[in-house]
Amino acid sequence: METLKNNLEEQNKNLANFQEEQKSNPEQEANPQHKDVLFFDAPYHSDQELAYSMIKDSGQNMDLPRGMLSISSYMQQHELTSSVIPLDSYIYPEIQDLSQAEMTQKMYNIIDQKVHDADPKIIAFGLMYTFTEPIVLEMTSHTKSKFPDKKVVVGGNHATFSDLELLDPSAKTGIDIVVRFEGEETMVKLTQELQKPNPDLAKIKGISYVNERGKIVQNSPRERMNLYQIPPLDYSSIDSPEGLEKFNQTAMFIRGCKGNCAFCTSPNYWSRELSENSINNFEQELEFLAKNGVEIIGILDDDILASEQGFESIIKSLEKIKTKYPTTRFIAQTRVTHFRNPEQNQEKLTKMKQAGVDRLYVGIESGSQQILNQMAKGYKVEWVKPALENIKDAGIETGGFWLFGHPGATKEEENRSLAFMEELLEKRLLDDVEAHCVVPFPGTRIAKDLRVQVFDHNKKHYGLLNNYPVYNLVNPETGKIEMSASEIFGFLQQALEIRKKYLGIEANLANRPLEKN
Ligand code: B12
Ligand code: SF4
Repeated sequence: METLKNNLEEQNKNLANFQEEQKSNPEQEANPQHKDVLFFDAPYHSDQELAYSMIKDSGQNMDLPRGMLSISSYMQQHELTSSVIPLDSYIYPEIQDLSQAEMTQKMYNIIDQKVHDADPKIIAFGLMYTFTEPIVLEMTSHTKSKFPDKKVVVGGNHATFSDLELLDPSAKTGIDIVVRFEGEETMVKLTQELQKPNPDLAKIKGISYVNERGKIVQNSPRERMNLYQIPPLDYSSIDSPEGLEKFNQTAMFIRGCKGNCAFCTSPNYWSRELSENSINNFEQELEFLAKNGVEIIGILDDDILASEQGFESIIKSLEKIKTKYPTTRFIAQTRVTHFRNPEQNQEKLTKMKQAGVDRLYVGIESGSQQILNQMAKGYKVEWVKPALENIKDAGIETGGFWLFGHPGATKEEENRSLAFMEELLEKRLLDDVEAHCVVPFPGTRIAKDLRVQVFDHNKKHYGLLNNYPVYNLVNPETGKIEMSASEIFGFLQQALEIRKKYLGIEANLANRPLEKN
């Protein structure tokens, strides 16, 4: 009897709570499928040219939109509902059989259906990569014309540095608001504001928008997030017909990098300041992946050695996971600057190996000191060999990134860079090489460099695989071409030949001719 009474009391309490919840979220009551925000991830697979090269390159895996997942998890903590929809996963199985027009139509149908079901206040699109801009703009203009009363929002790396172009009324992109830089707190504040009868966008930090007078307003940026306030990623907010195993599996501890490279967006995006995740979140992310059978986990931090304390936390977490799931392995990346003295970091490398780091990628970028100085890499070519030797001595495989066609590069210096790559491969100091052409991404210093004369303005060509330069290098005073796109491409081809000779890796160059040079 007593138990029944308790049960009833409990039931009444639950009912009261439930009714309270219903009161606070009437939209949910009216429509159980309601979400305050729908996040769509850029469907780069919907573009055939990109899709085929992607599929060849990545073995068909898709990338999980981590940034939007983090925002969605944070919103949930603030009692705001959202779903993250990786659009690729909805067209993925049929991709080889659909025409471009059919794929685009399929995208539109998915967006229409999802928006119809969830009736969100905000429809948000991820715009992290420049090469996805044309596809995202197709989606945003379609969405706005179909749902004129909803707010169309974009955010991410590329969007942050392209807000003026994206919001230009004459461009008719359908975008109402650009969220700049980190999105967690801004999206919470924006969603709450838009729920009011007379929202005032002027007070939302971190956004750009068009005001009533048709003027683009860039509100002041928001302070950086304290990552300890963000809950662990909630994978259940991913809305995808594919299992998580179809996505590349990664984890990240530190946002930002101390480097100042001229070709990278990081210095302007993260202001060369680091913020650390909570160890608890990081471990939960790793645990989730390892528990689900992921054996190779990429640690996405720009630089695993970026901070002493951060490094210790990362290692402790990796060790824990490695002990619990012994077959798990990790891949990480770092900078040559940490290897100024040959003995420097030997102990840390040993710790990495013990914790399961099997391969470490290093941003070598060039074998020419002159080019490295132009890039502002902050290290000497002589540091590279001992650095790789030390990594190998610790039992860790090495990978090196290379870039061709940086402003300031000459043919002689690029040849020097190729010879350096070959020497390192010959000495078996490198187990992998990733070579690309420089891309003038918005937000980088080289995008404003007068030596970079862009002739290909099709954003689809900005970055996927970085195989084709979209510019010639010129002398700004005379306008004379000093290194043409074809010549830069020639250096990349030579690099890929060298890689094939030593590592047997076939180059995957999308079938796109170099234009107008
Ligand atoms: C991890 C990573 C990858 C991973 C996977 C990406 C993923 N989907 O998870 C891999 C290794 C696959 C990858 C590959 C490439 N990458 Co990458 N990558 C990164 C990296 C290091 C971290 C991204 C990340 O997860 N950050 C952690 C999350 C929490 O932060 P976030 O994504 O920035 O998200 C926050 C904000 O940006 C914002 N936000 C993000 N999205 C959205 C969306 C909305 C709606 C809103 C409101 C806000 C918002 O809020 C989020 C939370 O605060 C960044 C550099 C960096 N440090 O940011 C480069 C970066 C994004 N990559 C870049 C590039 C160029 C590439 C490649 C094209 C390289 C190549 N040559 O092949 C490929 C292409 C990938 C592809 N899919 O085809 C460039 C993009 C530059 C550009 N303008 O295009 C970056 C910025 C590196 C750089 N500094 O140049 N990459
Ligand atoms: S290229 Fe690498 S080292 Fe340089 S600023 Fe970007 S993330 Fe940092």
